Amino acid sequence: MRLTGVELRQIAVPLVAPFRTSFGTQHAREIVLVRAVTDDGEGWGECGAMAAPLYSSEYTKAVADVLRDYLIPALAEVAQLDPWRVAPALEPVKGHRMAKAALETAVLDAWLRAHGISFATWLGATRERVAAGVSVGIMDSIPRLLDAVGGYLAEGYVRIKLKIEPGWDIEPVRAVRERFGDEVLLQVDANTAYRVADAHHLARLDPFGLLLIEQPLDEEDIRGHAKLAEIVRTPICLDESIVSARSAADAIALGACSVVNIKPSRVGGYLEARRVHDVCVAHGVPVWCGGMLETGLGRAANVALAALPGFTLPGDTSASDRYYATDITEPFVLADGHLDVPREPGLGREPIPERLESVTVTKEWITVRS
Ligand code: NPG
Repeated sequence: MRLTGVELRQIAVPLVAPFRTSFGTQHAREIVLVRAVTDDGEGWGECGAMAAPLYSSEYTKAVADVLRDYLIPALAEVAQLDPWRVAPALEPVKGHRMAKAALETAVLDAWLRAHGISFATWLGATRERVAAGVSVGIMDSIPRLLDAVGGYLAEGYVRIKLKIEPGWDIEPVRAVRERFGDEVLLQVDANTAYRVADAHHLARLDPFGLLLIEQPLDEEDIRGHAKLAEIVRTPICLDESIVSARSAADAIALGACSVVNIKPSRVGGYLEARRVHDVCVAHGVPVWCGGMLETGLGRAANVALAALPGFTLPGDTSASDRYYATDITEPFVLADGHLDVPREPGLGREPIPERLESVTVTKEWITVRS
């Protein structure tokens, strides 16, 4: 397969409701989409980076820059392209995992479509459908939170994740438990908002029987998480800290986590995500699939990944309408608390041209060879 060129497209899709986390509030999702065009057909990749560098150091403008100026030129050097040759070709560029992931996914989608293989089959998925959890943002008041959680449970979501931060942690969890009972699968996500000195405060979450507490401390504070794990009984799950299979192996060996959130974007793509999965399975560490408010494109790939055997906890694999009134692809729909794994070649979803145009902010074409 030979790469002919790449289209970079910035889109902005309104959210059905603002989404507040400890690092900020999103009203719309700004996304870089990558379309890789080859002599054997084309493929799409969605970049997880946000408009601002608040979740990680990457952000949409930088993603477009590094793709245009460094990553696409590096990939252009590869004469015979296949999905395994992408990461080695991009390796000289430090970091920028989300940008690399988007480019690799676009090549992978093109290659799988050309070979008539679905993402799920290629990854080694063992399920036809995956359990859907939902992430619930920080709210203005407890009654509003209870309304939101009640709505999601009524829709059939099988697991609730509450975003927390100092000042919005113990009471919201208590209120959700009191209203909806101990049977609800419940977890919390701090997005690095605490310090190790908060350990005894976080231990006050222990009586609520949470599945896990996600990324309480700074992404680089692996030792702090290990210390926290000695004080807090609720399992510690890492998200931001896990950027590769190696960092997953280190965090597990150091006792910093007993559960891992896998976001393919964060670790540089689906090949590395699969390796993170394998490392965790080898250590008996459960994994689940995180989300970054993906459109149907990124969601399709995540749902395929979440169908691997080590994904034993429900993921942030919500239906499209959790975030978007109108998705840019055919939407993912909740059925009995689950999403069906696409089985068509490649991602199994592609943008609907009119919808894509209606949310496009900029697009540029980078010719690789004519
Ligand atoms: O369902 O796609 C989803 C979003 C789940 O809470 C979610 N994502 O920290 O995990 C997170 C959070 C996030 C939101 C991360 C925005 C990055 C940006």
